[in-house]
Amino acid sequence: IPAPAWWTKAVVYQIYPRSFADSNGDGIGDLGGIRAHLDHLQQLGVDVVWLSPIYRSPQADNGYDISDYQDIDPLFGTLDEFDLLLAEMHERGIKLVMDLVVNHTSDEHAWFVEAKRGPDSPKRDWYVWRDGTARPALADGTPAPVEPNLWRSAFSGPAWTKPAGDDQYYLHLFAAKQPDLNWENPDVRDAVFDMMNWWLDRGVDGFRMDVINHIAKIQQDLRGDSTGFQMGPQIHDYLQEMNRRVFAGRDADLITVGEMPGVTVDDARLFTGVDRLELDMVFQFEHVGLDHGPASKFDNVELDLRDLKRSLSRWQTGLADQGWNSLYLGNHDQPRSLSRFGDDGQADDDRADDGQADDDRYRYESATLLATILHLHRGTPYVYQGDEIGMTNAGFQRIDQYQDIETLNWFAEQKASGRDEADLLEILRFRSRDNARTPVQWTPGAQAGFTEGTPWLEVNPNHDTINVETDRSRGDSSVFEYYRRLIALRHESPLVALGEFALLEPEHPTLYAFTRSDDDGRLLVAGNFSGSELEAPLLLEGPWGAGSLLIGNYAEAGAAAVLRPWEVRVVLA
Ligand code: TEU
Ligand code: CA
Repeated sequence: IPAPAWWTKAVVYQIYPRSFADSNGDGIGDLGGIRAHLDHLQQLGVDVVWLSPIYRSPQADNGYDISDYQDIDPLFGTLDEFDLLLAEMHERGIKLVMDLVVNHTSDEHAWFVEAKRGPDSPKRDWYVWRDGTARPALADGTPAPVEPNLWRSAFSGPAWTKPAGDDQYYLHLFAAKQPDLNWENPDVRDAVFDMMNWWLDRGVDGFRMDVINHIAKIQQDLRGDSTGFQMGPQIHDYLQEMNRRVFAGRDADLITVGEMPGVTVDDARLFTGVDRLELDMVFQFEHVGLDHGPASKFDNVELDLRDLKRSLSRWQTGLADQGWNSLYLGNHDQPRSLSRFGDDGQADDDRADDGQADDDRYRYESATLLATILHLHRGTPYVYQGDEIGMTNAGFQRIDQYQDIETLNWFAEQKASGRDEADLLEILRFRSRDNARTPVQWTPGAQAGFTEGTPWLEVNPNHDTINVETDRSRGDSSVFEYYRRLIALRHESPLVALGEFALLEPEHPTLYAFTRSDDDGRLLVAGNFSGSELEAPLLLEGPWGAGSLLIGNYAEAGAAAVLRPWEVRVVLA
């Protein structure tokens, strides 16, 4: 058996640069802001930073629309400053992973500008062009869509756009300003692999690959009438070719993680099986789809904890003997994990007359419970910026406070279809991507210490109590301090990194319990997902009654078999 890879005991921290820290007062976070806060990352103890895109971009989707892969957007800094940042991170023992967005480019990328010149352009076939289709009118008489197929863009509207003066449509699974590259074309693959090699030669430590399963499309579907995008079987060939041409033979500790909406456990075994030479791990979406209906992410339904346990546990078991899990509860596309799965104290009925949340009762407890549950699973945990101090959803009350393209397009579309504006705003307060994109709260002072200017997205007013400075002064109830201990545990304990996972009490509605075991020992993790006391007799069963507390989120010892509100205990037998 080969030695486990280094990233089995690593923790990754995600930086969403425009919201992390602003160093020049223009209200947008930048490389200088990251450089100014490297102590924060080092003290937290993370091994790797994943940086959301900083390449040159018109910023239609905050950098996920790239117009030059080999330059830094002036909003964020320069290539020289990037090199400095990379060197400073390496000096502190922190690796840097870049976001690789190669399912699509910006429509302002030179490749697309060239392709758009017409069917004879040498770059035409670098993108996906198709003729329109005549279809019979719909039953109610409205004219049928004329696009090549009925795929919808993730950001509302058809996934096809016909440029003025063109006879054909180009495919964009996301915004019209994000045309999909044609991976069937070997020249596209050459260009992408060259670019990846260029970054690795510069010293970066790997890639988080944006919607990487979308690069392969089922070709017949491009003309059919299916409404949803389907992943094509060529995906494994593409990833293996990428591995051969980019990663093979490099003598460095690299890490790759593929973001894959819709990926199943069986797919993931193939993508991450060590012998298959594709990826180290994937981001799956099953557990973040449990609190919305099948129709859309904006169809909010209440989460049943049993579904979450069942889902994560299936992934644990499915990737136990082949492949590897990445572990996350939040990122820049998801609501804040504390507001979604815990008790953020910010619910409307917790608000005093001045509109300010005044019930912070279980914020520390539930933030640390969520962190413990996540970090004690088997896999590589990802910490999203701000989660380490228990940041919460944005709480925006008006549509003009939002900036996200997905949010704004969806709101406009739904409003046009006649839905009530207040209802839409309520859904967005829970679901919008901007919930996780408000500036990191560093201090209780003006603009939370994020900027000297006006931030691009409003700072959460709760920064007067929730911020790095205040959190770190709280001793036993510092969320940061608790994360630091959790991260250290993964470094120190092979049981935490690699132990076998087994779920307990699958049908319990509020108790999340599991064990981790290896030849040398066993751990019990037991968490109370509720604001009431919970009888947990399992804490006294078998070896656990005599076990020792490895980590827990209450400073004082409680009754042996009762978990207090949002309490979690990790017991070592
Ligand atoms: O996200 C892909 C994705 O599938 C979704 O999470 C998406 O953000 C959206 O919420 C669908 O409803 C990746 C990036 O993480 C995201 O920020 C980009 O907008 C997207 O790809 C396009 O590059
Ligand atoms: Ca700036």
